Amino acid sequence: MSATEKKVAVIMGSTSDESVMNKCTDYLEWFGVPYEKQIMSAHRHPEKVEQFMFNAEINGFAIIIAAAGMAAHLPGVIASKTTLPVIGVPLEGSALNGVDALYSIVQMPAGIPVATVAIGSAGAKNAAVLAVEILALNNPELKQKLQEFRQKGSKL
Ligand code: RP5
Repeated sequence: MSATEKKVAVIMGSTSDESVMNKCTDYLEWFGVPYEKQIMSAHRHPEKVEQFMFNAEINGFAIIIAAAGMAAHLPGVIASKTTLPVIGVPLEGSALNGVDALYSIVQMPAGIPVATVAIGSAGAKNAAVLAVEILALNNPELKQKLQEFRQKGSKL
């Protein structure tokens, strides 16, 4: 049985983001948090992003993790379409090594926040842990799991 009924959406812009974002889903699995992984780009599949976000709450999602590299507009576009918390993961892979994505994701104008984590692998893992921390506000079982995680050195 999972530790929560609420799902996390883990959305990334490209199949090239998948290997890093598997670290995020590994962490969610360890915490027993249900998630759905989606690959959709804000510029290649804008209608798909729009449709997914239109139905996100009805479909049981409580938190959105959105990862992208380069111009990395995906997390901001997603945040514009929901009042659910959005966690943005900037990814490496460009000539600028993810600093481009970091600056893009972290610089959301006032009113439409994206909680931005570190570039790459550390960010992918921390996005999962932050999502669990948010869900744990109303879930003592998950809070307990977070304490266990800290006791084992805050890594899997
Ligand atoms: C972004 O552009 C993706 O998130 C990816 O990190 C980057 C490059 O994508 P591909 O050209 O490899 O599909 O949209």
